[in-house]
Amino acid sequence: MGSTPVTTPACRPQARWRPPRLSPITARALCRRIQRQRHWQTACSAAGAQQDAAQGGWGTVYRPGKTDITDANFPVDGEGRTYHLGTKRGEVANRILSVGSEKRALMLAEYLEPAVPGQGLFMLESSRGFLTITGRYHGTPLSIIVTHMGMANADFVVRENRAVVEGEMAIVRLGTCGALQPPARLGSFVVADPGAMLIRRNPDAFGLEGEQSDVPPYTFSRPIPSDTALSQALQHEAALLLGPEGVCCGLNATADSFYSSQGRSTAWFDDRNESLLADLLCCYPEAVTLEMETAMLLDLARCSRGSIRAAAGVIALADRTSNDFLGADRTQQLERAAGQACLAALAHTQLDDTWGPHHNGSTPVWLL
Ligand code: R1P
Ligand code: URA
Repeated sequence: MGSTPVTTPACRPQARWRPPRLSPITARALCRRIQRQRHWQTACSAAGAQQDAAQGGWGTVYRPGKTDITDANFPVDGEGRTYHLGTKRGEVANRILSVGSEKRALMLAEYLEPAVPGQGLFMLESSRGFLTITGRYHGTPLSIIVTHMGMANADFVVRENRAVVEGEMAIVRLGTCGALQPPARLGSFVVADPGAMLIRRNPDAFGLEGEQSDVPPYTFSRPIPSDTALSQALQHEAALLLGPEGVCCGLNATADSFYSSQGRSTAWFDDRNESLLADLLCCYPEAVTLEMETAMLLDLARCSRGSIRAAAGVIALADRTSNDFLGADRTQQLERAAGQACLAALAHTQLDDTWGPHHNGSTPVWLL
């Protein structure tokens, strides 16, 4: 790893995680509990900086405070918790499902069993709003992590998890996207196979309005490959749940904005993106989807010195040709089915648990 490996000092008694008693529980109930606990924590903010939620009476989500941060290069606290995601070694499994929203994460957490039978799922929300849920899927330890939106957040999720997870990792992104052309259609689940490329807005092209520039306003990267076996496993599992007609694959385009770099236009800004999608399809006739994180995930996996395998599948909810948008109920149905496919693909992936630095002594939440 490029960063200094995190060492975990002995657990502080007051901060020790106790598995909350949550299971079985629906996503809606989980959502309500998280909201109640947020409310409670705001009310008790003086005492709530560093506290164990399980001792607070709500028994749901652990919210560590940010204290004792050291190491400006790769900040961690005294327990070895990362600065943005807030997790430490033993709390995150080496199979990770990365999702964009909390609602999607909680819905898919319904398919996890508690790490320890009879207890709850491990749930931790960082002060930056990254939610980590760890449990088992058909017996295999697995974490679902809310990544939110954009490449910077994907970077936090991949790097900070790499720093606290032992052994080889597999990360699958389940997201939503815009469909550019067939085979991607409204409601398709599209696996980024062979991979993804990156569209970036170039600020050097934007001077005063009307001023000519010979700098192109958007740049296209070369394609970045996804993990072939993991992508194929994802397509296989998705076809079982959605039917072969519901699943396809193709090159994904990851943009650094939902708006300008995806060719959307508004009257408020000078974006110079009228020909962006046509230019994209001219350079990459095989591009089928547009979204905002996959290329970052694949790029970091490629640069992870062989320690991370990554793949992504996205649900097409915006048709960029017809301008149609998928209904909320259908989106949710697809998130459930595609989410289970991602969980199954991750669970069936063989990983080398002996890879990389290991810390001694502390017990993962799934072995407590
Ligand atoms: C934009 O609406 C968001 O939706 C897509 C984009 O990548 C971006 O994050 O994915 P998620 O549904 O996973 O957030
Ligand atoms: N997410 C995106 O980034 N773009 C879309 O068009 C839809 C979802």
